[in-house]
Amino acid sequence: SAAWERRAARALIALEGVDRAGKSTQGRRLVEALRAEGTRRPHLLFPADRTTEIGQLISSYLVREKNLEDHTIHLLFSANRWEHVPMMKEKLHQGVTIVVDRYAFSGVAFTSAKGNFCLDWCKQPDVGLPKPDLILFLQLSPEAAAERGNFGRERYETSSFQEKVLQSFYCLMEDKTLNWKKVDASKSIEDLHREIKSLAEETMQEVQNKPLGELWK
Ligand code: T5A
Ligand code: NA
Repeated sequence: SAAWERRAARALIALEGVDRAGKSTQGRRLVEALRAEGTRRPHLLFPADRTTEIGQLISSYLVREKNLEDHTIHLLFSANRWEHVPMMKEKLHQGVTIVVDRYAFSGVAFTSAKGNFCLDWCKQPDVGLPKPDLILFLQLSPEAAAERGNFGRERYETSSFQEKVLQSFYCLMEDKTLNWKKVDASKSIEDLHREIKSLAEETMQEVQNKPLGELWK
C-alpha cells in the first residue's frame, strides 16, 4: 500500500555514462560497500541484462552477430528494462536499495545519437519506469574511454559515436526534475568510489520517507 511504501527506506540509484566510464566497476564497489556497512540486501541490477531471451537478442546485436532495425533494438532495450520492473518494485517496497548499471537514459542517449530520432520518441517506451532517486553521471571524455580495456569490440564503440552519445546525455541532464550528479570518472577507482558512496548515502537518507516516483511522468 502507499502508506507502507512511504515507510520503507529505499533508494533507486542509476549509474550512467559513455562506454568504459567505469559504471560496472563502481556499481559492484558501491553495493559491496553498502552491504559491508549493514545496509539491508542492497541489489545490483543490469537492465542491459543479457541473460533473458530479450537480453540475448540484444547481446547478439551488440556483438554484430545479428542486425536489427534501429527502432526495434531501441524497443528491445526498453522491454529489457520493463521485464525487471515487477522485481524492482517488490524490492524497493521492501526497503531494498537498488543500484542499476545503466537505465533509460542510456536507451535514449544511444538511439538519439544515431540521428533521425527525436528525443521524445526515444523517451516514450520508458515513461513510467521507477524513477531513480539519484542518477550518477560518470563523466569521461570519449578519448580517455577509448584507452581503457577492450574498447572497440562492440557495435557502438567508436569515439565519434560516443561523442554524440555524450551530447545526448547532456540534453537529458537539462531536466531538473531529475537528480543528476556529475562525477569525474577520470579519477582513480578508489577516489571515485568514495565520492559515489557518499552521494549514494546522502540520497538514501533523503529518500527514506518519500514514495517511489515514475520516470518522465
Ligand atoms: N545500450 C545500453 C543502448 O544502446 N541502449 C540501452 O538502453 C542500454 C541499456 C552495452 C551497450 O549497449 C548500449 C550501450 C553500450 O554500448 P553495457 O552492457 O552496459 O551496454 O556495456 P558494457 O560494455 O558492459 O560496459 P561499458 O563499456 O559501458 O563499461 P563500464 O561499465 O562503464 O566500465 P567498466 O567498469 O567495465 O570499466 C571498463 C574498463 O576500465 C577500467 C576497468 O578496469 C575496465 O578495464 N576502469 C578504470 N580505469 C582507470 N580508472 C578508473 N577509474 C577506472 N574504472 C574502470
Ligand atoms: Na558495464
